[in-house]
Amino acid sequence: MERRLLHLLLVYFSAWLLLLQGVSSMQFTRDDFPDGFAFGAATAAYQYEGAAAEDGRSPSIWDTYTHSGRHPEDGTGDVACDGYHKYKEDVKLMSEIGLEAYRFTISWSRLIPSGRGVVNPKGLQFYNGMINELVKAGIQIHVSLYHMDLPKSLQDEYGGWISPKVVDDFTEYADVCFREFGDRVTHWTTVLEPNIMAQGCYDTGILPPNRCSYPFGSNCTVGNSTVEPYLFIHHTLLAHASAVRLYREKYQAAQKGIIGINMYSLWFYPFTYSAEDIGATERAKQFIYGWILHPLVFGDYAETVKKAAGCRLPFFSFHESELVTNAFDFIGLNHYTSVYSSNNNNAVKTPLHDLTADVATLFRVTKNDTPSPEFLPGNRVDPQGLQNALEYIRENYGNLPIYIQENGSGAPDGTLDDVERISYLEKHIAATLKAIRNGANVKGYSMWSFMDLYELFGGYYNWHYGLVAVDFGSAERRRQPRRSARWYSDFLKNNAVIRVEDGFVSPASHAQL
Ligand SMILES: *[C@@H]1O[C@H](CO)[C@@H](O)[C@H](O)[C@H]1NC(C)=O
Ligand SMILES: *[C@@H]1O[C@H](CO)[C@@H](O)[C@H](O)[C@H]1NC(C)=O
Ligand SMILES: CC(=O)N[C@H]1CO[C@H](CO)[C@@H](O)[C@@H]1O
Repeated sequence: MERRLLHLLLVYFSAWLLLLQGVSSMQFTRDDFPDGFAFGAATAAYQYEGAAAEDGRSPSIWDTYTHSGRHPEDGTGDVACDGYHKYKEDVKLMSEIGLEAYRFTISWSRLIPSGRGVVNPKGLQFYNGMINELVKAGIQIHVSLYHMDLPKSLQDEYGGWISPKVVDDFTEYADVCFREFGDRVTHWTTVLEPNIMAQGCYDTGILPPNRCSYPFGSNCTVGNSTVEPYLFIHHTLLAHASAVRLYREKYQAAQKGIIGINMYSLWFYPFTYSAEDIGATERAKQFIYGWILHPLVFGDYAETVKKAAGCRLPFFSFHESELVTNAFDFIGLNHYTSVYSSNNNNAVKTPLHDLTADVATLFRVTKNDTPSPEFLPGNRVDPQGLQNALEYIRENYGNLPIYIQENGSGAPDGTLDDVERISYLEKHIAATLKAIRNGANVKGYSMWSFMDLYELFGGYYNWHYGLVAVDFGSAERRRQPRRSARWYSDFLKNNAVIRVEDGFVSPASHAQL
């Protein structure tokens, strides 16, 4: 009797689980999002502007990288979308699509060519022109100050972000931006994705300034993979916090904007259900989220990070700890995909591999350990991972105001009929709404990218993320809205209903891959 009851209960329970997971079809409209929520799209200076040597702009470390011949097939951002000359046309397109917000980045070396000191009037003119055009179009202006494009002069002078000198220079640059543009900018983001740039720029060294050391990366001439990623993050946090303090003390009351930092967000599932892999997954989360959030919320690095890095981890003085604690009005997330984590005791020790190899797992995520292509943003579609990430942050760091600042799907072909992108975006917007309904404090969603850009991995022809296609083969860089642009427009302007039919059940384990 008892056994039968148990059996019945089990059957009932599994049916319920299935119902919860499998049949999660939902429908919603733009109006289902809370008041004040803003939908937008993003670009970034080096990937969009072009005019790299025009009107006084000086090279950044990203220019150095693209001209180094490491990936000649990718080309350079010298012309990119030629946004420097075509921004008016682009704002018109944004307006036609119905973007509520546009997030772009400022090129530090266009504004202050020597990195510090004299401000370039042509740089001011360009950003003022763009900002005014957006104001006229009634589009909210979200500006990010830094995306991997440190002025080359500062890199050469003192090694850039691995020196504490960057804190004052960044603060001075931010000051110029707040002073010149802050009357119209509603959202400031200081630095994009430092938690993953630490790996790409200073551990494996595949991204500018291409610093790494044997045996962790192989093609670097300078660097130290075991210490520099920690220095980079430490100085990024201090520079960020210093800019926030300046904004709060000098500008916020009058300008009424808000300011935050961005992080790369990636969801982790254990590769197997072994205790080791589950532990590795936890450590990976504490690194990817906690490396940035723990200091900003609690004033210090998490124990996991301290334990992994030991004496290589810089420490916050009492004064610095005070400076970083609560130094944000919001957190921006760039979220694309999910990966599997496994414990790997044999993994070489580098900062991100300190996480235990956990993050060797970043690049070793599939059942056959295929390297990076699987990791490229947008490849694995797992909207549930976004919802999990939002809920993880809420549970561990409090109900912080969150903006999803980048999310999107890249396609190797540049088809105008991008139904797969639409499906990806629909599912991720649905996941965002679900997280909000579960109590997450999400305030905005901005997709990557407004138009095809010079892509970080693959240049112009391998990955297209845009709502708007760009013909990079034509001198005029002809723009053409994709089907996804019409879909977004319908959602934003006509309150069109989105139906996510099949729900999204995340793979519970690699066995299902
Ligand atoms: C190092 O550079 C060489 C020559 O450019 C290239 O063939 C090789 O793939 C690079 N190795 C890595 C790990 O990037
Ligand atoms: C990296 O720095 C650490 C600490 O200063 C030092 O012990 C180590 O030898 C350095 N490694 C390289 C490759 O320079
Ligand atoms: C901030 C950042 O790193 N953004 C990148 C996110 O991913 C896309 C696609 O790879 C890049 O082009 C962005 O630069």
